[in-house]
Amino acid sequence: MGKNSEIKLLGTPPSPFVNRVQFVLNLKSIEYEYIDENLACKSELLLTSNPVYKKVPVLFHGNKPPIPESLIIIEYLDEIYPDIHPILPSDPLGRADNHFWANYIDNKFFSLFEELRITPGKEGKEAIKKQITEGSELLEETFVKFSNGKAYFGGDNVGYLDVVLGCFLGWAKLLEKHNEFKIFDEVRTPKLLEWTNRIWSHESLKDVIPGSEALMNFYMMLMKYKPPRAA
Ligand SMILES: N[C@@H](CCC(=O)N[C@@H](CS)C(=O)NCC(=O)O)C(=O)O
Repeated sequence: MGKNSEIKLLGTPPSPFVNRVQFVLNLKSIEYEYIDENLACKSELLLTSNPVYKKVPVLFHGNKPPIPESLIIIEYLDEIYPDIHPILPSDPLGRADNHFWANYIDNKFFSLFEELRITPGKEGKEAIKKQITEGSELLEETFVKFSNGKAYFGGDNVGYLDVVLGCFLGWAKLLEKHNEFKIFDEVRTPKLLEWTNRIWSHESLKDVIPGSEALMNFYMMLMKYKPPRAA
């Protein structure tokens, strides 16, 4: 992580959205400088570089305007470094299909993780767990379609959806443990379960995904600053 790198990433290590960008930077062997953000006391750099959402990650590329939003950042990186490990297909329909499912993963599937955290009461939580397991079954079908018998959503190599979903696995494990249920299992989602093990140990991701202690600390910070809804 060079200090004088042209690429700088503002982030916080346990953020799955930041991990996505790190994953792609590693896949493409791009050297970058990591700037650590404290979300409990947001820096001037974050507030001025992402004034709309005030969230990490934000990417800085030389003197160009800052780029927020993980999906936009990873696509930008794919466009400026097209020759090294491309993550999106080149055909417009394939790209559209990838965007559709990335949108589903962020706005439907992962949103339910947060909903589970902030929903009070056993009954409310059970209803959300059911929606999560239904979502994972839909993603199993999507995996089967995209991977076409190969190892990844991207086929033989890690692709855009592997990055998008892969970075949520740390949170999925944390959630499974705290809520005593399985998001991916041998019976409902056998292919995705195999994929989770494969992606989890991938060279470019294994040092990026935070350990359970770091995730737990981040979870506790969320519970403090964004507590569950009142019962
Ligand atoms: N849609 C955004 C989500 C980013 C996001 O939610 N980042 C969190 C950290 S995991 C954050 O910065 N939260 C600060 C806040 O909500 O104030 C992306 O894909 O980059």
